Amino acid sequence: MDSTHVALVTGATSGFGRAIAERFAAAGARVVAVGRRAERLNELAASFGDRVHPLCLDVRKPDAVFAAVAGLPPEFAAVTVLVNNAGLALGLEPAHETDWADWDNMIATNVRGLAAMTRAVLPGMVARKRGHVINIGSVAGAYPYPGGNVYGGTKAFVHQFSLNLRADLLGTRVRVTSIEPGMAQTEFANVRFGDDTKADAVYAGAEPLTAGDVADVVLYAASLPPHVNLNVVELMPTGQAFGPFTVHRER
Ligand code: NDP
Ligand code: 8X3
Repeated sequence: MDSTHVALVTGATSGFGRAIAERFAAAGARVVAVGRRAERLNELAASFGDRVHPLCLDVRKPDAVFAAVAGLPPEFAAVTVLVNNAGLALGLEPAHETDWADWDNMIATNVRGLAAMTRAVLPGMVARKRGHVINIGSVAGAYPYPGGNVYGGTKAFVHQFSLNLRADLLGTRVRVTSIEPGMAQTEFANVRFGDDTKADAVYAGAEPLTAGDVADVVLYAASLPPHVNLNVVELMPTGQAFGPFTVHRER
């Protein structure tokens, strides 16, 4: 990682994205920090001087995504690493009791937003024969759990989309990695439940991953020699594992 790199990190106002943006900037890269909360983006930019370019953008709006990427200032335009991290879960109700607006919002952010960012940035990477798309998936995309319904589905999309990109990008020197964490303490549960007490209960007594743990893995993947591609990285806290299948019994 060095000053020839430009990392565009979505969801840089909180959690993984903020830690990832900080890691890249501290390592000497220029960073385009994307999110909706301008104040937080400006704070981040202020702590790294002109190395961080704040970009206030809602990834759910494809036209705005394409215009923003096309309009990046020249010193930030040649993106070498795209970290598609912006995303959210909303609710934990069974499928038939959920709010449709929550499903729509998760699909718009985690699927359409991620796809639009990728489509906007990829042609430049291919033309320059240099680039790395790092997508943040989740263990929820591989392992079902009650209430995971559409959230898990969006993360399964991230996994398969990443592998399909690898197939399309063969021969371009552009790398693609899907990083799939388990439980991590960020603002994720606060957003999911809209209730800080419920969010705190998710982590009570546990030792979850930190945003820094995930950022370290992202930086590692990006720092490998250009001929090495990590396809998929799944990580969990040591204190998280799998449960048995459940069986419904009438009696
Ligand atoms: P946070 O809630 O702390 O951060 C989410 C980030 O996404 C924020 O910076 C938020 O910025 C941004 N974001 C959300 N919606 C939009 C949007 N429409 N446009 C632009 N930015 C958006 O959660 P995490 O850091 O935990 O989550 C980051 C990613 O990691 C997500 O994709 C999540 O699904 C995934 N993940 C999280 C795990 C966990 O346990 N925490 C485990 C596995 C995966 P703003 O609100 O300012 O727009
Ligand atoms: C976040 C992890 O288990 O809450 O993707 O879905 S989980």
